[in-house]
Amino acid sequence: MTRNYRFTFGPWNIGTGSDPFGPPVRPDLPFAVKLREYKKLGFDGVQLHDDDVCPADWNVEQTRRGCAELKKILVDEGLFAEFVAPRLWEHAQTIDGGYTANSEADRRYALDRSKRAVDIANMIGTRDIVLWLAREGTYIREAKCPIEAPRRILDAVNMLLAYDKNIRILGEMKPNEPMDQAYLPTPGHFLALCYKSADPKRCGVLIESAHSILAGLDPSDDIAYALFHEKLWSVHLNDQNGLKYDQDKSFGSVDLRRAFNTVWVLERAKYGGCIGLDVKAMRTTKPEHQVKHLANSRAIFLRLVEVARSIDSSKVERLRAERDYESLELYIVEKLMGK
Ligand SMILES: [Mn+2]
Repeated sequence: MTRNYRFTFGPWNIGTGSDPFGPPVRPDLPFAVKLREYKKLGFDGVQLHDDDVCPADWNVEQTRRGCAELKKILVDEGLFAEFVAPRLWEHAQTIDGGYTANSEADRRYALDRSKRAVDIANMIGTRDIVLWLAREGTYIREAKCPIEAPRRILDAVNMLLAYDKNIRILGEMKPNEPMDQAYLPTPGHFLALCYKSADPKRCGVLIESAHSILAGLDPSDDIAYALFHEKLWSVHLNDQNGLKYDQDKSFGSVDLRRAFNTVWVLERAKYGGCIGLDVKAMRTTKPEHQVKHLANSRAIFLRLVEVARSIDSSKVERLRAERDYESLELYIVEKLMGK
């Protein structure tokens, strides 16, 4: 049953438990040690920021060597690189955003760093570039021009599409945090931008459950809409307890019904992309348990696949035809309760 889905996560999903209010509570595992956990946990691929591969200030030759070293480890571990994402939110030159920064020199830094992420992607063997536009937004409306900002994001996307004719751009949208207001807060916003790009066929989205929930949407509807456009190229499945900071809780751990909706939609669409589980361990988790949230999220996903496959679609069709959604609801909820 599992052969339909390939599972991935990023090295940041095994973390030290630090948060804005407290320091690390678990030792920071070396990247190579984390990579040894993947196969044991039933995962197949690695999601990467550019500086997960090698430091952002390395020169061309150092970068080439760093990529070759990681590529060898991935091959030895039987893993693949799913995507590379330029980390445009930690450097001093991205304080005011990357592509939408008011400083021309800072925008140039963001573009150059993004091109370097494409080079890294080529060297480690993936064509997918994920853009989480973390700081492309504002704390106050008048800080930047909100009409010019999407133009600058579009120009950056076009620049990357022209830089390499093989890569695909996947926008990962989030309505807030770290910014108060993001310019492109939902996947729908980025999808509109895809069609204005120089090559719409190579522009799509990665959808994260928590981000949709933070926008007040059911992730399954965002996912279904992107599937309709044939532009759902990756997911970050997790869970989120209401409108607060981005929690990255284990998939299905807050709202099992909502998680089922997502799995049901992916199953119906025969979604063929990776299942990225962007989940974070609780701060209270002991070092010896620090990968349980990944194993648990995968197990919950696969259990929900079983439930989705056990749904009698002729029964669903009959209840739809009778407009008996009350019975349909009970049928689904009883399935979730193990009946
Ligand atoms: Mn998140």
